[in-house]
Amino acid sequence: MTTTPSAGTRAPLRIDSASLRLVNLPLITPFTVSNSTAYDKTFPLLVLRSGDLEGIAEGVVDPHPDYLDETISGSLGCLRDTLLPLVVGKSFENPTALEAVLRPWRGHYMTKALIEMAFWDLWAKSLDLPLKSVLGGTGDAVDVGVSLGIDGIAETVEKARDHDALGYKRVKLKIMPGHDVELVAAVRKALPRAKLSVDANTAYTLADLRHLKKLDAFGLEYIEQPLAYDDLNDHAFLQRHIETPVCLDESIRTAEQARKAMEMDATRVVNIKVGRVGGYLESRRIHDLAAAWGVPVWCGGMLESGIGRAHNIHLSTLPNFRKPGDTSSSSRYFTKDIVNEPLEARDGRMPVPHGPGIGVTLDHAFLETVTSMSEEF
Ligand code: OSB
Ligand code: MG
Repeated sequence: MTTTPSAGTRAPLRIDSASLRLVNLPLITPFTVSNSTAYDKTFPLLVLRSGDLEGIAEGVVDPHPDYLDETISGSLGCLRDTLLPLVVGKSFENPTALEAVLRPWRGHYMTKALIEMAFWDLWAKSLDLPLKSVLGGTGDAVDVGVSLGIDGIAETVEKARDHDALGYKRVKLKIMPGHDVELVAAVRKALPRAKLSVDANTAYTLADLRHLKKLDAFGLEYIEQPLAYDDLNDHAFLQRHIETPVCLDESIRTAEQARKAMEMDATRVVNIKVGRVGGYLESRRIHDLAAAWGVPVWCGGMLESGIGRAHNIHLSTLPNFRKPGDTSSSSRYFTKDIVNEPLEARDGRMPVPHGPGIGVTLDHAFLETVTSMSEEF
């Protein structure tokens, strides 16, 4: 089909059925942040079907509430008991109509995003358009950086050098108390001109203010989420006393929180993870609001498989994604991915997958071997 029915005259898209799986992929190397280590990646994968079309998304919920307060078991329960019964067998004109059904429910941002993202993919495919186009993005590739987990200083310097040499446009170092200033000094010495950032995943408090101020010496792009996951005020206080821009990740779940954070100067850069904020519509609200404040955003990552990675790449084509995202090559994490198309960066640029929707397809045979649970709705 080459013609697209004009808006308003299209029949609403009916979600005929859904299939939900739990997928487990081994990580090539464990990934350590300030408060946890991941040895493998377990995630829910949702497929929404409409006629011959399939919309696919992966959830960023973890087995334990260590990044944020959502968990896989809570997500599966919410999908079965509350959210999937509201969408399966129902028709929606567009993603806004679907979001209206999800929005009234409290919390569960990652679970709502899983459904909303799968629906965007389905909707884009029904229009025979790439996801980036229906989101309002442009371009064939996006800038990417890398996020290096906690490791020894010498090992981290070597990895930072290697990734800089590969062309990655920014190197982000995970830090925690006792593993910060010395680490950053060593990497800065090895890479005097590289864009560097740090991510504390909430490991500090204002009692560390004088210590965190030492990071101002290294010309960092930003310090990501130094303080508590549910805090805005202390981040604003910290920003008044350090030069390094503060970038919030965990603390921003909604556009309202982003507004408050920007109003109080608690965040001068925003990390947008579509799963963390409940979907694309909320991501776009945050993106647009940040643009109005002159605040750049970038796309965070959660060690996604090719499905979530493809979604992130499409999101990153919006104009205010002005800093490199954490959407690095899939082969850094997994020996084999669940998608057929390789998602590999070249010279610090990640190509946007072609074709309708997210532009990547499931390797069904491999997917079967890494699926631990499967349910139809
Ligand atoms: O804080 O950005 C984070 C991974 C898991 C949980 C939280 C974070 C991260 C990363 C990895 O930094 C980013 C990636 O997917 O490469
Ligand atoms: Mg982070």
